[in-house]
Amino acid sequence: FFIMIYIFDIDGTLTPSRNKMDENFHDFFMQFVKIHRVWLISGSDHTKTIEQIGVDLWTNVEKAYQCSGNQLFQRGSLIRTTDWELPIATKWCLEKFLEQSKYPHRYGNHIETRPGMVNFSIVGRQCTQEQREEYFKWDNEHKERFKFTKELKERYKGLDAVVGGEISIDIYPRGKDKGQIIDEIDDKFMFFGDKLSLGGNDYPIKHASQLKQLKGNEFFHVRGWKDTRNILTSIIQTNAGVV
Ligand code: M1P
Repeated sequence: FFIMIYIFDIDGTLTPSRNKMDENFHDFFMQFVKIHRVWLISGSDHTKTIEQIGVDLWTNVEKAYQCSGNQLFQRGSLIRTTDWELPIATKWCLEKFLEQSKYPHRYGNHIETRPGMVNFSIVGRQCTQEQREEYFKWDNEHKERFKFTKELKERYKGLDAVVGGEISIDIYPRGKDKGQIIDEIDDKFMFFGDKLSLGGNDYPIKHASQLKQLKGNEFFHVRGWKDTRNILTSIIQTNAGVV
């Protein structure tokens, strides 16, 4: 006998990246949360998550892992947090990337310090939605963020860097990624994420699960929140015996 844990990434999985959750999906998901074990895991800090999904939903899930698992909240209370400071040499390296990137615009807040990690963005976290979309499109062609993560990992062996949302990369000490949560899993689980490929910020969860040789779990690589909603709808129908 087991009680399934449903684990969800947020940006690109429950909401468009850094945007609010669709209202109808929010209500549907709230009902789901009330009768299932649900965990959330995001590269973002809790303030951003709450802005996107609402405080009611955030406090109703069993666990909310923020900052790639470096902070854990339960029903709104902080349970643990990781302390870490970006080494000065890495900061200089990021500043060099900022100077040298061929992308022509900078809008501010390029190196954002979060508990246990740093978020780095060439266009800057202060960009508008339109400026965000413009950078995302450019980066899809130039693969700049992947190049940065590769260079950072080669230069600083103690660090890891991954592509998360649309405009930034997440940087943390090696091992302090989303894969951390695997050690806290006490039952079968299903994971939903949009960055499950190698180099994406959901990949460490899959990798950690494979290393531990955990069996009977499922990973859903989604292309957006509508995909997630459709999969959940069919899970609910199957569980209810309606196929
Ligand atoms: O959770 C995914 C990512 O969401 C945001 O990314 P971006 O602003 O680039 O779309 C960031 O909060 C990032 O840290 C996070 O990994």
